[in-house]
Amino acid sequence: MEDRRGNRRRALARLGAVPALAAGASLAARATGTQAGNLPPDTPQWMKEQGRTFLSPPYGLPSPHVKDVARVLPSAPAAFPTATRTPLHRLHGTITPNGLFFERHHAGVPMIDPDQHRLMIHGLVARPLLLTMNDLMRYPAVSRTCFLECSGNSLSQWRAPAGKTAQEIHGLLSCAEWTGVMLSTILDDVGIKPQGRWLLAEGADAAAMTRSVPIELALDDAMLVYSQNGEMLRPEQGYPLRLLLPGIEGNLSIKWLRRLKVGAEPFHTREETSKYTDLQRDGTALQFTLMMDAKSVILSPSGGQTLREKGFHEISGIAWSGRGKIRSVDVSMDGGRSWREARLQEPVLSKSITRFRLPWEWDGSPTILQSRAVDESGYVQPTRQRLIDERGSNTFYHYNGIQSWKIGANGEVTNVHA
Ligand SMILES: Nc1nc2c(c(=O)[nH]1)N[C@H]1C(S)=C(S)[C@@H](COP(=O)(O)O)O[C@H]1N2
Ligand SMILES: [Mo]
Repeated sequence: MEDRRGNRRRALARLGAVPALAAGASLAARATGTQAGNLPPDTPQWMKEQGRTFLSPPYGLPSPHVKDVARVLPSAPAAFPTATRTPLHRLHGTITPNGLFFERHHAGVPMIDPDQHRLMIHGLVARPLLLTMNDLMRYPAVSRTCFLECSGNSLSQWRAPAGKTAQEIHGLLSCAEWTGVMLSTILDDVGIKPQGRWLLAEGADAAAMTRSVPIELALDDAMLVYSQNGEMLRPEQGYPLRLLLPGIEGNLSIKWLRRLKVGAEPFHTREETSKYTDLQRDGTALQFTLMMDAKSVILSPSGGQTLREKGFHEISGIAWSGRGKIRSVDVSMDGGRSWREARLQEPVLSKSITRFRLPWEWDGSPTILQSRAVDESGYVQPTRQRLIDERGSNTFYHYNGIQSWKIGANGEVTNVHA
């Protein structure tokens, strides 16, 4: 079944539904409900007239034929929604388009005039600074691709299966190429005093979101970013400036960043005491559990989709880890009894989404598909049961258990706990 010689025809033949050319265009048209005159070798309607003018809108949009690829869920009746989710199951590759990047707002989206915005850096520093956006953009820049995931992502999976699609269950995850300044470059300029061990980061939204960042993370690969996938940050992602902590729970990547204060101790803000802590079985809570551990999900096929044909299907999904690169992804087509190693799409980038693919021959019988990510640190994504055994079920954040998709005899794909 593996297409070792790059022979596409053999794989396509297995799709069954693809008619041989010899059958003729009109036969193919009848099969798919299209107008015969639009199919090769005839000249379709859209080749007979000049295409539409293309100057408006000046900012391009997807084809009107691409429908339902949106981050706003139809089932979001809240008066003040606090999050939207990326339609992971409708995307290809590894990068999230800016208009589909997930959102998590604690007090809506502030509309900030970049000329009125400043970043203040103070506390245990030798030379406090007040930086304009122009100042920040004069620093040497770097670009880096990495994922961002809310630690509340997938939390419904702790309980009975609730969400239907990968978007509903795992959509508080996105991946972009970010451009900005290494935070270490700027901290070098202000000169951290020897007692400086933590950094308070504050956002300019009505929530004044604040988190404490350990100095080791701040000096490692943290960035102050102003650009996302080549354009300036979207308002929803923190325009004009956000903190970015690759691999760390999304909450620390403070948007609309206005202040960094260096201190000797953590600041114990609301978001690291009342929220974003992990309640243990014994009633005590862990603070500063910042790492986003390895995780993966099959997106094709995935919840809400239906397999219409037996035979060849390419299983495809994504894997990511806050600890670095994905080393391998195993896929099970029999509910976890046996596993096969998937092919990883190059380049595999650290703390970034990695696409995996594996050919599969569906014999039409009900089964369960699962994927299991292993990262370069050797960490293995746990089963749901192992996660619960280890952490108890008082906990809320950091769900990264293996996702099970049930394939029904009718081809329907549903979210189950296996
Ligand atoms: N200022 C500010 N920063 C913030 C938030 C916020 O509400 N206000 N939400 C945080 C949370 S919980 C997450 S998961 C990420 C979400 O980033 P995104 O909306 O760009 O996807 O931003 C973080 N930074
Ligand atoms: Mo979050």
